[in-house]
Amino acid sequence: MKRAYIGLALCLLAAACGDGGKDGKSGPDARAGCGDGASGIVVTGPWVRTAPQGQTNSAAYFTLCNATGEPDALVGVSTPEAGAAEMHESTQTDDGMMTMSPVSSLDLPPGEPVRFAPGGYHVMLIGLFQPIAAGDELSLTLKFRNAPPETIKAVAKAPGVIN
Ligand SMILES: [Cu+2]
Repeated sequence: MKRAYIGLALCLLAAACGDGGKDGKSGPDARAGCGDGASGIVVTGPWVRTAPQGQTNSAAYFTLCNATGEPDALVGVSTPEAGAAEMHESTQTDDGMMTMSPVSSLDLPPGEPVRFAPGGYHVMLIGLFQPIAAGDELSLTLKFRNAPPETIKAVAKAPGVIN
């Protein structure tokens, strides 16, 4: 609720929301944040952590930008490479410990990049069927509340190499 309220306030201040809300379309302004000519849900920079033999979990990262002009949400991820894929958020507790908790759905406001990165949102791959070596490509299917699902390839990189 708070987030929606802030969004509305920004719209009023910047007058950047165009004809949003009147006819169900938010116009090109809502897409501008995802780059010129972007459309759909744009997925950039997908990568996955390598996993040596014996390590059964890994994590995948990417940046999503909703260029549909409508609010949407990431509601699930699946992969043929592991028993399960879950959206998680890592957070730091007051005493400095990192914890992570499942996220059932993640809002994708129009034109606002949402970043999955170490220390924050990630897709946890649980029960890998085989080790992941640097350069491997893992298939991930992202499911959205409104937009059609997208299947992407995440390239494997060793921990610590994040660009
Ligand atoms: Cu996790």
